[in-house]
Amino acid sequence: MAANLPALSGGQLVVASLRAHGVEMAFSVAGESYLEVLDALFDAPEIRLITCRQEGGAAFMAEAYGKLTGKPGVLLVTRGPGACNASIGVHTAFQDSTPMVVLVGQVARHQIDREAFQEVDFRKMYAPLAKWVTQIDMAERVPELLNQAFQVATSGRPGPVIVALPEDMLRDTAAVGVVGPYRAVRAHPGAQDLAELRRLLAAAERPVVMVGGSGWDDPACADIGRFIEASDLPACCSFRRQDIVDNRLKGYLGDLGTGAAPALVARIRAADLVLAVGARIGEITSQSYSLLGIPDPGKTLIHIHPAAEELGRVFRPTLAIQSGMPEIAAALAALDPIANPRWAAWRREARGEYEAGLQPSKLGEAPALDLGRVMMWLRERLPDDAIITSDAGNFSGWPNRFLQYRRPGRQLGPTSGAMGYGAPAAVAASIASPGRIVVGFCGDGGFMMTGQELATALAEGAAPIILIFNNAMYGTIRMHQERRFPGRISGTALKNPDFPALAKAYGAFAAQVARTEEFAPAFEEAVAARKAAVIELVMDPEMISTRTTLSAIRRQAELAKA
Ligand SMILES: Cc1ncc(C[n+]2csc(CCOP(=O)(O)OP(=O)(O)O)c2C)c(N)n1
Ligand SMILES: [Mg+2]
Repeated sequence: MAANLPALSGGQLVVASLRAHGVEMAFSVAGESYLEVLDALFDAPEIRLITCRQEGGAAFMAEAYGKLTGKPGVLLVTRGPGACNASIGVHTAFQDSTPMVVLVGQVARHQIDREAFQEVDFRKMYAPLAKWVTQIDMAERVPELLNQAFQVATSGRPGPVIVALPEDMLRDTAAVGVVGPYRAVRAHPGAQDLAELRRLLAAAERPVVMVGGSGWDDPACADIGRFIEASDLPACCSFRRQDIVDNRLKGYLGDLGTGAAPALVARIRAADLVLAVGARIGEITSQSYSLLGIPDPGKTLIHIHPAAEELGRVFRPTLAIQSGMPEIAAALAALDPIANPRWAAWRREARGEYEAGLQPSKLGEAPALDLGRVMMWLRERLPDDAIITSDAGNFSGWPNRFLQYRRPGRQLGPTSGAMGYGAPAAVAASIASPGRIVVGFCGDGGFMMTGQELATALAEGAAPIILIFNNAMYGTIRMHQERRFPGRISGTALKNPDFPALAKAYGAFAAQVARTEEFAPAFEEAVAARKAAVIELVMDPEMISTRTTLSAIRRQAELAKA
């Protein structure tokens, strides 16, 4: 068989394998360590190569692509320096369970362990950051190991896989066939598990469903919605996973993020059954591991997750089911509904609390730019298929609390809490879905970490609308500072550039909004511009979160000290 195959270089085999696995897009920052791969891409126009400006941004773009499409985000970076820059996106893909395949250039095989130029042992460096790390030392093994990379990245709990490519291996030739496409392996729930799940649920009085994690496609989201509706169940979501359940369903209760509604937190504490579907129930979602007892949750816990290792980790479930999300959602949708459930009033009251929370809290005199009202306007304005991306920071409390999602609308945010995610994720989402409105929510701090990917947006004709919430500080940390060390501001004040001028220099549409009534026209102009846009929101620094003000926090802290 090999006799009939042409001899291809390792670099050509890498690209042939990417094609065989159906890769349509790859994000990169070039390096001389993988010239053969770049050259082979020259002959593969069906793979769109996105040239990015910093590997941190490129890695966030690949991660956001993976989160949006469910297909592995492919990232190409060079040896040590490129790989080090990219690590924040790899860590995010790991914590967020996002499929990703990272191809990293490596020094020639005969130089390894000399600390050659830019040499890093990627197996060691990425050990706690990636799901799997490999190095391809023989060109003839490229098809085998890339197939394994795609399988591992997408199967069970998805995650990032690192593939190191020694530069001399990429020049070697081999006459071997490539294989693909990958087929993600996911577990199915068994009939006995489902019967027990239904029996436990039927016995409950105050149940709460908690959806989360990755691996949800639109049909799976529709199925979980049917299940929730059929038995009139209340349902919340884990941190930054607000797009799984249609937020308009009468069972939807909101999210368990950093600014979770106190009423929702109280509901979960009072629940007698938690049905967690896909969520790891991590530190943020579990409100610093305080929502459930450890290891005995103190209530019935049904935990469903794609990875066996996550079941029984931290919390000991009453019933653990290993399953992919489409598989469990279809099974739950087909389950006999629970007729006349005892929790009808419990669900109704909890939904009432969520709806009340959609109205902005009264926090004294309304500021000139009332972000609560801006968010209420956006909630009405955004179409059902809008894609919202978010950075990490206190500003994210506004979209998280006040916006609503319904598929195909999406929320792409770093559950890893990585600053710098919002802008590149919006660029990637807009490249991948050119017809859709993409709004990227960023703080002034986070935007300055990766905002240079605006250049990538302009180069690629992408049209994300980036909102910069400018409070001239690392607001989240300032808030913690005021709580612990009131009035002692250290390392959190920021002197920012002129954001509209900066955006214009990139060729983007730019506007500054300082008053509530200026937002709607600026947003409409940004949509009409059909190119990358930046809107700076000039904040009253007092508005530190949707629920309190900076001086209220300081006063409380001072009182507590006195
Ligand atoms: C890469 C990274 N560095 C540092 C942090 C710690 N951190 C969390 S939020 C935050 C401040 C965010 O500032 P900004 O983007 O301006 O948003 P704000 O909180 O002011 O709304 C910092 C420094 C982090 N999460 N990620
Ligand atoms: Mg800020």
